[in-house]
Amino acid sequence: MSRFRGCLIGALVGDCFGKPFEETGKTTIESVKKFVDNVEAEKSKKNAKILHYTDDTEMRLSVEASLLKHKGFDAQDMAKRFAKEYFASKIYRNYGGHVTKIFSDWSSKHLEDVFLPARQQFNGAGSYGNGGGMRIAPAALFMYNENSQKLKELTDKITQLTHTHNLGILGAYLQAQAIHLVLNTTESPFPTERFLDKLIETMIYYEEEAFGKSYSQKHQKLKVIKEFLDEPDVDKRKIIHKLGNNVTALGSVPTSIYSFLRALSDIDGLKERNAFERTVIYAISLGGDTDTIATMAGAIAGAYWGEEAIPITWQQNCEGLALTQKHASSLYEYANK
Ligand code: 8NA
Ligand code: MG
Ligand code: MG
Ligand code: MG
Repeated sequence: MSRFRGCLIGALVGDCFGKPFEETGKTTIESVKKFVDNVEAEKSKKNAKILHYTDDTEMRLSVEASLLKHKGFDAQDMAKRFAKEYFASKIYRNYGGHVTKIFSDWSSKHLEDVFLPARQQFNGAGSYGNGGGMRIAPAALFMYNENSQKLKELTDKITQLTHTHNLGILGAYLQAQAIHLVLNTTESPFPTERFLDKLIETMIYYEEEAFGKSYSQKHQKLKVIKEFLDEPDVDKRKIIHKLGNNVTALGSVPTSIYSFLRALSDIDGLKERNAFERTVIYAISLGGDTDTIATMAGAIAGAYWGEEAIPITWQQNCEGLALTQKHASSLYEYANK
């Protein structure tokens, strides 16, 4: 239960804490730490300002509500919830540049096939944005006791409502599979080598299925992660260059996985912080699409370290905490019944 809750609360705080830094271009460990210090001080005051979540969380909450309501995937219902939340929200949630066109299509036309607008994006290529990966954590919880093929099928469907490019779909799966593996790992210290080997093995399999043998970018990035973890301190520019920090799935999911693994060890400037805190602060410090990289890294870290590792002050400063907690508990009950 602690890990189910840690996963979704980790996703929430990553999004809420990452949002103020999104594409600001001046993130460092120092600046993120200062922000976190302020958040922690705020909470003790009355009328502390709540940190709002963004599209990442808004869509994740819809995935959870729909899976729980229908005890599985229901395309029409999930699409309806995505669009309803988007149009109802009075807060600007920073949605991706193109995905909202799909919500408009769902609302303005009667569609027999809810997957059609997504297939039509980008002249038929489909989106390879990280919008699939950013909301996929509940799929890993829902499929906790199932095998990776079942998880792949569910992840594909949830993602394809908005993202049909193979890179967008595989990115979401990589993120889901990372959470799934971590959730099922009780060893300490964390078995990094085995975790990465398993991810590489599954990604090679699905990449070959999607693209043929010659094309396998995601698992290559996982190999880069292995190399980086063998070096004492990898320069931030090199990480951004090799792994990415942008709105594409390929340019952000491997970075979230790296952030979790890097934060298993001490990080300069973060000696006072636990491994969950290090993961989120480090992920944000890499800049770019900070809310999304931190939400994905936070979900993985929370699934390993559990709810107790996430400071209460962090949790209580986030909009959407109560609903996130409720969904996590319900998913736990569903998956373990
Ligand atoms: P999306 O499907 O609109 O994709 C995001 C962006 O990726 C698009 O707007 C395009 O620029 C680009 N893109 C995706 N597929 C293609 C393609 N086939 N050809 C050319 N360009 C392509 O939205 P999404 O749901 O994937 O977006 C998720 C991200 O947007 C998240 O990070 C979320 O937080 C949000 N967001 C990010 C930023 C940022 O700049 N970091 C700003 C606002 C919102
Ligand atoms: Mg966002
Ligand atoms: Mg090694
Ligand atoms: Mg983002």
